[in-house]
Formats: sequence, structure tokens, C-alpha cells
Amino acid sequence: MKIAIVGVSGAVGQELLKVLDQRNFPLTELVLFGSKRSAGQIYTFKDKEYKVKELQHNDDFKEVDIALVSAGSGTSLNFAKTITKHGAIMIDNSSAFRMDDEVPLVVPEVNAEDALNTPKSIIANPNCTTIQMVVSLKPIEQLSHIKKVHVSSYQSASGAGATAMNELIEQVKQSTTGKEVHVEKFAYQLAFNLIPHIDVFTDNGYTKEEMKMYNETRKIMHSNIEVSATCVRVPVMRAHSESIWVETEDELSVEQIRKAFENFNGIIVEDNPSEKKYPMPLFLSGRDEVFVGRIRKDLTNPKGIAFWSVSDQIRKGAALNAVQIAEYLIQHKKR
Ligand code: 11C
Repeated sequence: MKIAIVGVSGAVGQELLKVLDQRNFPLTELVLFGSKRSAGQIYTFKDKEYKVKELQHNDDFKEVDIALVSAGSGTSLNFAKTITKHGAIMIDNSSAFRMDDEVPLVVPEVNAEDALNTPKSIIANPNCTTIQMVVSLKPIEQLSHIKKVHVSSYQSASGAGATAMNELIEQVKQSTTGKEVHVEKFAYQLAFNLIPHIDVFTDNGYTKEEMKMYNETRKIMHSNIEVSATCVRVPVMRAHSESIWVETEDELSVEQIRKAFENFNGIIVEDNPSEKKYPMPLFLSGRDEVFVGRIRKDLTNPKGIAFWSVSDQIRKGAALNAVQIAEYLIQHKKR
């Protein structure tokens, strides 16, 4: 298996290297690509050094089996043909191809088999907020069809990349030492604040991030599920949290839902209010699973269940999900 990482210098690119290493991914060759600015940088993988090549329109992808791409929508759109023209499968982290009918949108725990139908040789990785939510929706859907979801997200700085994490740290220092606070990555100061605005606003008053949760969830789950989201940036470094209300066709008990979560691969239940046990982003950064807790009946709706979820969005929300897709392709012998 020859694997390429495109955008290796970014937060997700760096996590891809870690995940491939930690999971002992069966690669025989690795090639790293980046922008002109990143070209020449050296990264170590399993004690071997690799120099970043500049991504260009040439035949560099000729022998590549799988390209893990995380360099933004513009680069994905621009380079998809170059990356796939010799048969490589492109697993794309950007939003460029997610709603394309000829591109599967895959979360292995939910719809792994979709990854085997790739007319464009592209598989899209969903948005991180969608990934963690659909992992928790799938075991509920297996009990009873989900009609509606209301969700509020609490998204960490790392969703906006490594520079945004640095900006949050600097803003904390600046605002606690009476210095002028520098704002660049977010619409407002994030330190000591909440910003109910992620990605751009659309005509219906929702942001693009919120509409991704609506559209991507329906595509991944092959469902007419309705999702109404409010996405909020919070001054947390890493791992996104979500408050989720689900309405199912049949009435389900808390015990049924808890058991379904516990038996589902990829979910860990942390739910014991009397011992103050519930998932929190500070303690779950770097973990692979989606953590759920605070499972309870919706007070306003007998067919409603409410719960809280936390997941590291650089891992399960991006790098890990992409590597899991690649592992699935290998197991099913698709180049
Ligand atoms: C955030 N969810 O937290 C975004 C980052 O469509 O892949 C990922 C955006 C995307 O800011």
C-alpha cells in the first residue's frame, strides 16, 4: 500500500501521521505533500524521515493507492483529477465533494459499505460535528427510526485549525495581562466568550456549519431525518461537545438507549450523575471514541431522548475517520 498525505503540515495532516502510526496501518510506502510553503519540511514516521513535496499537477500520484487529503476545499477541487487520474482513491476531508451524488460520504460505524461505490474515485469524510453525531444516532436508529434531531454544538478552537488554537492561547494571555486582544481566525474574541457563528451564514438564517449537519446526516444515514442545529464556537482547545435531542417513531426507554450505546463499537458511555460522571472535552482530547452521557427522557416529548456527547474532532472527526475508511477499503480489497 502506497499512501499519500496531502496537507501534512496542518492539524489534521499531523494527526493522520499519528493515527497511521498508532494503528500500525499496513503501508509500504508513504509520500507527503503540502503547499509551496510547506515543501521541504521534514517529518518522521516510524523512525524514518520524509520530506514534504510540493503538490503540483504532475504524475506524482501514479503509484499511490490511497491519498488522504486535508488541505481545504479549494485544493481538493483543484487537484482531485491529478490525484485520482492513475487510480488512487482520494479520501477527502474537505466539504468540496460531500454532497456530490457520485461521491460517498462515509462514517465507517454507520455506512461503511458506501465506501465501495466510488465512480469518481473520491470518498468524502463528513464534517466533524456530523461524524460524532451520526455515530451516536446509529444505535438509536437501529431501535426505532429517528424522525427529528435538535442539536446545539460546543465546538473547540481546533476545529478552525492549529493557528486558531494558538490564537485562543494568545487571547487568554492578552486579556489576563491587560493587553490588546488580537482577533484574526474568529469573528470576535473567543477567550472568555462564546460565538454562535461557525462558517458563513446562509439565506435561511442558519450557518453553513448548521446546514452541513442537516444535509450530511441525511446522506450518511440514508434517511429522511430532520436536523435543526445551532453551532457555537467555545473557548475549548480541542474536542467538540454536542447537546442532542432525538425524537423517534416509537417510545424508547433510557435503559434501551443506554444498552444500545454500550453495545455499539466506537461509543463509550460515561453516565453516572451521582458520581459526577459525564463526558467533558478537557479530559477526552486525543481519544478515539464518541463519549455519551446525561442520557434522559425529553421532558416535553414521550418519544424524545436527550443526551450529551463529546468527541475529539481532529481524531474521530477527521484523521481517524479517514484512516478507518482506508482500512475498510483494504479489508475489502479496493485499491
Ligand atoms: C469547525 N467543523 O469546527 C468545523 C471544521 O466542513 O470540514 C471542519 C469544517 C469542514 O470549525
